[in-house]
Amino acid sequence: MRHKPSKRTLFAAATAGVIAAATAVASAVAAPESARESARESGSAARPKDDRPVEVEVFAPAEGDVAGAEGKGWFVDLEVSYPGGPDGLRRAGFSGAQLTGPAGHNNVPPLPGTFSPGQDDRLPGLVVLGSTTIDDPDRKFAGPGTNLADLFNVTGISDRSADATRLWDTWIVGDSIMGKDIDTVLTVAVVDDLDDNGVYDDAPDVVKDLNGDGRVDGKDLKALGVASEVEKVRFRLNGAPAA
Ligand SMILES: [Ca+2]
Ligand SMILES: [Ca+2]
Ligand SMILES: [Ca+2]
Repeated sequence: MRHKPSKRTLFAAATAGVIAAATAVASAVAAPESARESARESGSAARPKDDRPVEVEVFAPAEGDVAGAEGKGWFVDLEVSYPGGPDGLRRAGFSGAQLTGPAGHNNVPPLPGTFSPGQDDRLPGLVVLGSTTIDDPDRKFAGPGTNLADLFNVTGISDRSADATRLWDTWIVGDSIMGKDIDTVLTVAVVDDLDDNGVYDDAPDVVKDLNGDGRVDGKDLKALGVASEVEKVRFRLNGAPAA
């Protein structure tokens, strides 16, 4: 573990521990793998160390959640941890905090930021993919390869120290752009500094099927080049109305 755990990390670790224990009772055969999965997802001390410079932690949705109503109103909440030091924000490509959204909320004071499918103007190295994202060229959606990072509403600095530069990023999904009554996969990573300018600012608007297997997913992100692990969350979108 490369950083002091946040309160949310500790909560997630505790929750994952309970899930891992329950899984172990339910299936002795599957327990070792499940425990490793839980430890990896919680970012707990059991997490195997890797030498990637950036770390992504997804707080919501959680694995197995049934989120939203009519495919809307669900959250993606995550933290990206970049290298620390006085140059950390610049190297992260961070261009300022944002509070943004559709229509009249888009790119207005006091914390302007663009709101659209594609590369985020505030965290330009981040890629967020949905395996069931719609294909609608009029709205700039290009199926599962669409980078959804510029649809996040709230972005800010959660930690800025010698150890790490942590940026928090939250999205309340206001439309059923990933469907409803459907199993889906959220995939999150930070793209490598592909142009060698010293800044993680190289996320594409749309990830292409780089390995030619007919689908766009984490394998294509790895083929593109990533500075972080590729985090995946499998969950379901609830199609029922709120009331
Ligand atoms: Ca933005
Ligand atoms: Ca770069
Ligand atoms: Ca592919």
